[in-house]
Amino acid sequence: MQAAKAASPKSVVPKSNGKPSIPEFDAEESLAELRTLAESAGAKVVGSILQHRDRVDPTTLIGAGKLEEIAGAAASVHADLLLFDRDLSPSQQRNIEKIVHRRVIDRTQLILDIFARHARTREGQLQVELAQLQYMLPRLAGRGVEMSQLGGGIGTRGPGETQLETDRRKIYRRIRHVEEQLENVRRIRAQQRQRRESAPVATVALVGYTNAGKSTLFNVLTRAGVLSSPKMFATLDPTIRGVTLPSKRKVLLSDTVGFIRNLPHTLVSAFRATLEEVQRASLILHVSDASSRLSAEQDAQVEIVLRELEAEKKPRLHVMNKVDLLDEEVAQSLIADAARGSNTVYVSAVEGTGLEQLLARIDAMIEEDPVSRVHLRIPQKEGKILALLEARARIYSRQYQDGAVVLEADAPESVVRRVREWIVG
Ligand SMILES: Nc1nc2c(ncn2[C@@H]2O[C@H](COP(=O)(O)OP(=O)(O)OP(=O)(O)O)[C@@H](O)[C@H]2O)c(=O)[nH]1
Ligand SMILES: [Mg+2]
Repeated sequence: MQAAKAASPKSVVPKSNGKPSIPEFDAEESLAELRTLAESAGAKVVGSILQHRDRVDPTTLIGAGKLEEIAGAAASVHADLLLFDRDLSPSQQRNIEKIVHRRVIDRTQLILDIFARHARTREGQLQVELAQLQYMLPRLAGRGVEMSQLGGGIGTRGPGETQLETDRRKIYRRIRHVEEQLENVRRIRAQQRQRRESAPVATVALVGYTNAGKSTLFNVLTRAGVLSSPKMFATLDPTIRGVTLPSKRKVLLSDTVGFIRNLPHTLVSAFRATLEEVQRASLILHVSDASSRLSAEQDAQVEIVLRELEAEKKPRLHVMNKVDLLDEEVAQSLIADAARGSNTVYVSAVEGTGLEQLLARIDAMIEEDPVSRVHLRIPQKEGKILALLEARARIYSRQYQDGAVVLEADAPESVVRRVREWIVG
């Protein structure tokens, strides 16, 4: 795979549409984010240009004059790729390429490219390929041989890493084929999920803006080895692991794909199945990067995606991560505020601070497999049952009487059911 030698982001500032309620990224912030995205895709950014204009030019988005200027600037820094922080219509993309004589990529294609690089499982790869094919289809018209570059994004990752077919009919056929394969993969996943759901175990889903630290948190809570990385969209495939709460109840924690502002629509639908984990979760942990200047904007975007997934009304805990990067005093006052009963927990996944509180809060919010106080008298020879209680219940007192153990414990219902015959009083 070859990384683009140089890229030059370019942005047109859209006029505000007059909807005030959600905090919005301004053009500079948006361009800074595009830069991070470009770097996550392996590009080296050699320059950026911001244009303010009242109305977009329907044929070239930014106007032919401006494009000539950019073509000159790009030539002088030997940029071989132009990135637009706006989605381009298929004809705009073609018109721009004709003027600048360089490859032109829009924000959606860039994100598709990153997804293609990061998909690890078969399902993830198929989902990205489907999104790429759907993105390409309307862009075929008027393309000739250079079409083989179109799907490649920054690198040369075309759909499924295969040489791109130029023929529309072949692409349709490929889409059908990918859809069928996805169907198979999903059937297997649904079966696995059914098996999981037969046990009374709650699922807790981590969601949040890309790079908020979901995978890092997932790893410290589950001691798993999921990739965490400064690159955006490091996680594409949902990962599920068990976590034991302070009450000794088990829950399943699920790490998911990060969200981003204006997540390309093709990707939202492609990843809908993956995000089913979020829709099925009993509790959602919304992870934010507390150190980001843009965390309010990012939170607003997460809110939009949760609404799209119809998961906005689920019980939710807000986890402000990366407090180690905050000023000590600020961090302390935030943590003190949160202790007064807000729905927010402050943690540092990297330093491990706040994790006990986090687990305790999860424990308090989970309703599955409720915990109750039991008094038990268990014959000492029932080693298995005693071991079960040691592992899955919180034992407060323990006395030995006539070959039996008398216990007082808090145990989840699933355990109580198995020790019912020894309950006393
Ligand atoms: N300082 C600091 N850095 C953190 C913390 N948690 C995560 N990071 C860093 O933030 C970056 C992103 O972390 P990830 O865990 O990959 O983030 P993510 O939310 O899973 O990202 P995507 O999978 O891309 O959506 C990595 O470089 C982590 O090392 C934290 O508590 N403190
Ligand atoms: Mg991740």
